[in-house]
Amino acid sequence: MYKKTLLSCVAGALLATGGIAVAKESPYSDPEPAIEYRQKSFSLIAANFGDLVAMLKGKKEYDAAVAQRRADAVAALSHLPLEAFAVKGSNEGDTKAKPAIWSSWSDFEEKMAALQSASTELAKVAGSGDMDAFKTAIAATGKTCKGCHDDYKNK
Ligand code: ASC
Repeated sequence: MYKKTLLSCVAGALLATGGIAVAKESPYSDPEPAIEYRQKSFSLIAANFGDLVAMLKGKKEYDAAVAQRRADAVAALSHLPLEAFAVKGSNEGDTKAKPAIWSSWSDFEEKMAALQSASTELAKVAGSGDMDAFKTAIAATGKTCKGCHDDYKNK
């Protein structure tokens, strides 16, 4: 209980000074490498998710083992970007991230969490060969990508 109160005080103090408190720390604490780290994470998410979409659309033959690997990758990678957005000063620089991320931090966190849970669900069905479930889970995951980009990513 005491620990929780202390943590929320620390979080409040960080927010007041322009930093954002998250449970995990990015491997980088300087803005430039943190921006690069989250961009690379998103690139890998897009590459893996894009391959799943290609299989769904029949642009590529569905392969259960490959689909499983791609979906596992997306689910794991989905946990990486958030902590790098929390790096102080990473709102400025070579980034398409909108300032709204930091002014609506808890909503942004929720949207990142939505990607994490949708991709975890996708990973449960991607290798099953059940194409209906695959389609539903891909649509749900893609919706979380788009939902966040609409509010928080510049074109
Ligand atoms: C992708 C990709 C995105 C999302 C989005 C889903 O493959 O790179 O940003 O899917 O288009 O709506």
